[in-house]
Amino acid sequence: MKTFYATTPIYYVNDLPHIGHIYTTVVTDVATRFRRLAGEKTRFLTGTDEHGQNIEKAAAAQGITPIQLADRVVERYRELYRTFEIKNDDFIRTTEARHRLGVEALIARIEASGDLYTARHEGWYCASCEAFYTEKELEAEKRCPVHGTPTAWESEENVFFRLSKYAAPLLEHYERHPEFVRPESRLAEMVSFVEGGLMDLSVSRSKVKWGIPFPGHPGHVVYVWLDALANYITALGFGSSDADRYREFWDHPDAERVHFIGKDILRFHTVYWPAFLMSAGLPLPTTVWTHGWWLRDAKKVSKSVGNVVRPDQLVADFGADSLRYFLLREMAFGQDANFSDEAFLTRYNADLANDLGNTVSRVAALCRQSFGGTPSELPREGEVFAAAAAAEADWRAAMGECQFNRALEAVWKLLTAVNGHVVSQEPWKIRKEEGADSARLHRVLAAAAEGVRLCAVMLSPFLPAIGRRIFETFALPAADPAPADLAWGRLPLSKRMPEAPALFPRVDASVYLKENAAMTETPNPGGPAAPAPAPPADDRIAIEDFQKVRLRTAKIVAAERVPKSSKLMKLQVDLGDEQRQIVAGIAGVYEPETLVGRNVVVVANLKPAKLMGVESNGMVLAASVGEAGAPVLLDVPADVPPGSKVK
Ligand code: ME8
Repeated sequence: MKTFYATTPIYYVNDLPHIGHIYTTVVTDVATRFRRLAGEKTRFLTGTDEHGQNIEKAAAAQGITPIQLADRVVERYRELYRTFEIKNDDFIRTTEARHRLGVEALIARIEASGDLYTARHEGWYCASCEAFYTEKELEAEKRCPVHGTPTAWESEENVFFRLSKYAAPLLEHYERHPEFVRPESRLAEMVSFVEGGLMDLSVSRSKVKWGIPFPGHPGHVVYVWLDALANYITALGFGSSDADRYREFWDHPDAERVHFIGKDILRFHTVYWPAFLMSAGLPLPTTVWTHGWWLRDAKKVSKSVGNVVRPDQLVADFGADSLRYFLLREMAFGQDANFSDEAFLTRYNADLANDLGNTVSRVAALCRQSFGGTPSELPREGEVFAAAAAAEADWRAAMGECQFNRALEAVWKLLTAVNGHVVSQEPWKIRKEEGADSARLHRVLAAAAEGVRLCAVMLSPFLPAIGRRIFETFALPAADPAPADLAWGRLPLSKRMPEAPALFPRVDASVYLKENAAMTETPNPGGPAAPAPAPPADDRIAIEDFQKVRLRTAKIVAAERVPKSSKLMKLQVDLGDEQRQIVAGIAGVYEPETLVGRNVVVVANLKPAKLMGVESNGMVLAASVGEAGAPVLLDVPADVPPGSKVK
């Protein structure tokens, strides 16, 4: 049996967790619950990243020590994990002794490879990023390309890591192991980044005090990323006398080493981390799964205070499972998604209350009314049986590919089949005509109940608490399912069923939003009431008008910021039969390296124009989100060839 080791990144403790942090952990929790359900030996790690200048500063601003701040935030994470039923096997803090020992052991191996040297490091430094930038990378007035805040010229004697030496080995690794970075488009991004050349990396800091002392360099601490990335092995006992877990889950031919991260930290995990490991002669992660970003409904972004509070409110009102479901159903793994209360309430009412909740209570009520419990005979064929087999195959394949929304769709197909079966078989009629002892009635309702049970088993990685309640409803133990529970035929027969309250009480979305408006909207206190909207004018166009616009899919092959502009990005795009340059107003939101390899939609027949002196031949389509109109690129699936018509 394969051992599976899944880790999320470890979280910075300079801020309280928000929906994006929760997502990374819930994704890993769902993936590991699935692997356990598939019978694999699994270990799941998460934790906190507690060193560095930002934490030093955040603590100072609150008048406390860094470790006091860390303790406070760690407690919040632990509480959140309990609420969300995160089943992690370990939680590492980078301030623990076991971590320091492991970091020291890793640095000793890197040093032994001759990959460390001392040199003066000068450059423009962004304190928020804890990173240096070259002049070329900076925005106007030497501002940080990520934060837009002024950078400072820093000069210090540092320990350097020979990252440049690993460009060729990394490219070879990407080539031989395309599964190393998933989804595929992210791999393309990293290939082009490494092909652009790698500079050696400074891995010690003398200006920062809050960190692990750099071995052999008094007055220096370990660069926060070298420190943090090492957690994946230090938590397994690397560098300690008790390294059995390390040997089982990391340094073993059968071990699958998997990280789940957001796209903002892709470079650290797929360039720096494997380079450190190569230098130390240690195995690399098998796969780094990279998800997109949760964008807030812009209404709320502009009232930033509400952002952090929202998940707590939604959990209090709808339960953690509902939020777990929403996060995994709404976001196609790898792509960005928008978080809004409206979308959440729609999914809650339509998917959970209506589809899932109603099906469960309908089938349970029919069983209870007919037999006071579960039926006495279960068929091993029929429409529900066939639908269950098909759903399980689709669910398994999608889960293996981290296509969580597809996996949920597969379960919903089975729910639809169960409903269809009940509607077409009309068990209420059978009971009336043949009585409650009818063998046919038992078989019809048993197939429906078994279909519902299997839905609950497949849903349990996503909705663990709801899964247990469904099992209880059908006279099963309220426990996480075992691999054998995925087989048809585990419904207990002729067992009394308890009365069960509705799983998801329906909510009137408009009333809810109105009552909770204080959290989501900034009212215009004391200001005049907004004027009533004008009736819409008829501005519809004829199909011929639309056909004048030639929309095509295109692949971004290169991206760079337009100098002196904070908004404009110069893109080279491949349209299948030609390559051209387009300037897009997306630089305020996207980093150039995150764009390469992306498939987008472009207007192909626009007259050329010059934007800040740079020629643009077309336009890239992006949704304009919220009041601020933040651009969100429209994603095209990777398998659609560049140049395809969009109509
Ligand atoms: O990056 N949408 O910690 P972190 C989706 N300590 N995911 C988001 C997000 C959003 N809006 N905002 C944050 C760190 N995340 C480092 C990691 S690993 C050795 C060190 C995700 O607390 C982000 O992409 O800033 C990352 O995966 C995780 O939350 C932790 O972010």
